[in-house]
Amino acid sequence: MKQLIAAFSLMFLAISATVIASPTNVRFAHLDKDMNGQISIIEAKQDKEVMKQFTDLDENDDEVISKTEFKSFKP
Ligand SMILES: [Ca+2]
Ligand SMILES: [Ca+2]
Repeated sequence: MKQLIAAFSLMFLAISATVIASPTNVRFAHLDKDMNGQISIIEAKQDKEVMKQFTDLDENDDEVISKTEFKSFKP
């Protein structure tokens, strides 16, 4: 039983690590200072690379980058 629990927690760790700690997610969370799930142009200014790609990333032109839009960010 203990082994089973250990196996499950390892699996859970592996899954959450890929979901939460992907480089773009970390970058997103770091930039999203007010944690509203979007990166405004003011927040984007903290990161030169993101700033350069801001207009490309903002696919719907609402002047904020959503988490979904940020997925197409290429460092
Ligand atoms: Ca924000
Ligand atoms: Ca947008």
